[in-house]
Amino acid sequence: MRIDRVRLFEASLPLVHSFETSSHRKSGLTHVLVEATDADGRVGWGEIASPADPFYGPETTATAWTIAERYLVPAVIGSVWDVPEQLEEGWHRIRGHEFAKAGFSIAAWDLYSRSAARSLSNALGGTRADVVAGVSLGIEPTLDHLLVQVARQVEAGYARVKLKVAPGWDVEPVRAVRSAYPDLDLHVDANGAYADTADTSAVMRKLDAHGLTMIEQPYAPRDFVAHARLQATLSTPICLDESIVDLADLQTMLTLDAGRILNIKVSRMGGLTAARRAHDIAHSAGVPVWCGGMHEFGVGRAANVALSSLPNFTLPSDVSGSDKYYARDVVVPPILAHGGVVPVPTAPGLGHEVDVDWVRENSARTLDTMA
Ligand code: OSB
Ligand code: MG
Repeated sequence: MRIDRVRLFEASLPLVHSFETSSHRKSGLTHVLVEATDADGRVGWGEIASPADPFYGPETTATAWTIAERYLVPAVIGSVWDVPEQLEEGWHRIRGHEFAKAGFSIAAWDLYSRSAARSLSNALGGTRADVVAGVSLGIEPTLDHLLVQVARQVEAGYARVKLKVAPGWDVEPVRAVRSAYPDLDLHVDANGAYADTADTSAVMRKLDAHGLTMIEQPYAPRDFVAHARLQATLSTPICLDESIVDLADLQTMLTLDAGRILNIKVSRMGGLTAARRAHDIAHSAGVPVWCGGMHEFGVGRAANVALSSLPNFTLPSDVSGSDKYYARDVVVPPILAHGGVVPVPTAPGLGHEVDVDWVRENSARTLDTMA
């Protein structure tokens, strides 16, 4: 296979409900869609789901665009490959910039599986016909607002709810949701907002008493030691998200027992090949995984659904239906969840078609490069 053309589209979608985390609040997202065309005119799509600002990780939409334009497009244009791993070799000298790389990795995997007339799930080694989805709920102005959001999602059929927490918004919301829903699969995500202090230990001990499935990323991403110390004192498993950007980080987590559950994000790990390897390593180590999201548009979320069909994705993934996020998505059909379950497409590639006319007309910037 040879990539003869790459187009980039910087497209924006408003969220149906604005989303607040420990770092900031957002009401819409801007992602970069990657379209790769091979010498036979076949097309694969990927998505660079970097947030606009460097608050989740170091990348931004602007850095991702720059790295894509200056390094990744030149690395893939004209390259000849049989499997996506070979194409990805072309950018091995570029350090970091995982979100930017992931967009090209997804496009390569889509193109590869479409060319073989296989679904992306099948090409990755997926074994599930459908995946259980959870929802991630942001920080709300009041507990009543939060309970309205939880009720809406539980009524929509989702059986797992993750709550964003931050110092000052932690034990109370968990207590309120837990007392309203004693059997709900509930977990919390702090996005690294806590300092490693005695006050934090007290909060974590209280959270530990509420039967949470996990506590995600309480401390700063690079502080594996603080996570390991905390894990030793808790019965609730710690889940790492931001900490794990490569396979060496995963080895550190396993060696230090810094967490007992892994959130795998295609974007954070630099693409589907690395995400699948992380799945395999965690599987061998007996660490369950689930697929986290970055409020992806339909392209990135379809990739997340396919990845979630691998055998060790035994916990619900953040792959809610398109309607949880956006009034209209960039793919046809949109991602649909029924009773909190998303069917894994069996059609070739991502199994969803990009509405390319809409994307072109709604992109603030585009780049078109030919071999
Ligand atoms: O930490 O998982 C996170 C969204 C943006 C940045 C970080 C995170 C999230 C989410 C949303 O929790 C997950 C989703 O896509 O539904
Ligand atoms: Mg997270």
